[in-house]
Amino acid sequence: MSYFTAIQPIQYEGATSRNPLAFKHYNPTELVNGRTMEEWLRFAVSYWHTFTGDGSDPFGVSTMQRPWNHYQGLDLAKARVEASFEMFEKLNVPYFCFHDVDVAPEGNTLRETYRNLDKIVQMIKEYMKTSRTKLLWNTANLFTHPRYVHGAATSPNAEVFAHAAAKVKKGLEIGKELGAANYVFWGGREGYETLLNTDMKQEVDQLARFFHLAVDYAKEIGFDAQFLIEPKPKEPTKHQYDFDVATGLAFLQSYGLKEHFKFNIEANHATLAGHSFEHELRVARINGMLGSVDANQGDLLLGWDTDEFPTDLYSTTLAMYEILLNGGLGSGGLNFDAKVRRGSFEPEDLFYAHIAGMDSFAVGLKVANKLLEDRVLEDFIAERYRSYTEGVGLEIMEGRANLHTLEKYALEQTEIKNRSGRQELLKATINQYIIEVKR
Ligand code: XUL
Ligand code: CO
Repeated sequence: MSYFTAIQPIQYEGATSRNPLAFKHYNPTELVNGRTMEEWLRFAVSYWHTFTGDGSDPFGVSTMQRPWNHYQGLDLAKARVEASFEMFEKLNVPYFCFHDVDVAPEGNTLRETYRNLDKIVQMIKEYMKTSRTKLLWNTANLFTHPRYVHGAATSPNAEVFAHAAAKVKKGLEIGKELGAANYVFWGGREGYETLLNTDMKQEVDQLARFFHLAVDYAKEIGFDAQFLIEPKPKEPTKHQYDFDVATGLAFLQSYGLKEHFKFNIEANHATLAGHSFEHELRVARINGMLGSVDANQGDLLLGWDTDEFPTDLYSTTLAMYEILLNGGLGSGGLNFDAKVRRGSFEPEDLFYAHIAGMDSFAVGLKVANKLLEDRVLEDFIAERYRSYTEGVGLEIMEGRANLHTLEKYALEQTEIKNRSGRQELLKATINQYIIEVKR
């Protein structure tokens, strides 16, 4: 059975192609700085937006026309698995990601939910035997069901904590069964609505306990996937505890969890936190905590998580710059946590969207690599900090200065001269590289 009969496997046709169903820049086997594009980019399709999402929003019902829409229950879940592997193959993506509830319907009891999951996981496993697409990560949805109204691990109700813990236990088992490279924790409801009814210290302690339990269980069953925390500042909660990378890092350090986790950084979450995407990648990278990426983009004019497919070449360039400097993403990848707009309801829009995202990151990879090869920013930055490589600067950095010696030095200073930061020149140079690489 085919779900996307009108779509042939998407081929790379080069920058001058006008075929909307072809890659113009993503050439999986092309070598960039010693690795293939496929190895650098490690693209993943996210199951929830592409196979489960229906286009509904707080003001309107579903709009998505999907060839599996007429099925229900487990039949629907099975049809989605069939459709998903057809799409993975046609897009030639190496990875996919899912939440438990994306792939199998929740039952009336936890036991029934497990039974549904077991059936679908076995089906996915069968498909994976003949498919080249692997599981980048899975996760437990601990935010949709009303039991999570006050949080999951951070719920004031220990009954809810226990239920959420069981879901994560199952998620870790599924991850192991399917050979997941990573396991993600996004704390959608792990935050608060008002401090008036919240014991913040208690809730954050609970969250740390929860993560320790997961770390212990993964060890117990020999599941060696990289654990990832996905920060987001808010939405659906007013304040999420894993606000951004810096907050998440402080939390992991305080609770002795740092060695067990890295971060899954989502572009739109970064901007919601008042940061740029590249800022979050940078903070993670310089701390050795850059694990994986949820590749999407927000809308400057909208204050929420719009989860658009990434098309901004400036942003993909600066993201790939961080990823190249990180030596790649290790076991992580670029997961399109992105949804087609509500008005883009036809099945082929799913292909246009992924092609747009994959080509945008392929351009970003090529431009960032060229910038690094030519040391466009490196030489400028090295020169900018040169004063710390000699004289008083070196004394400061090597710990040989103190406030007495610095005061003595300052008292003898004549005029202090600063140098231009050249921001506009640097941006214009990046523009030039983007234009050249696109040709
Ligand atoms: C929500 C979000 C999630 C996580 C996984 O904003 O990004 O889909 O990626 O739970
Ligand atoms: Co995400």
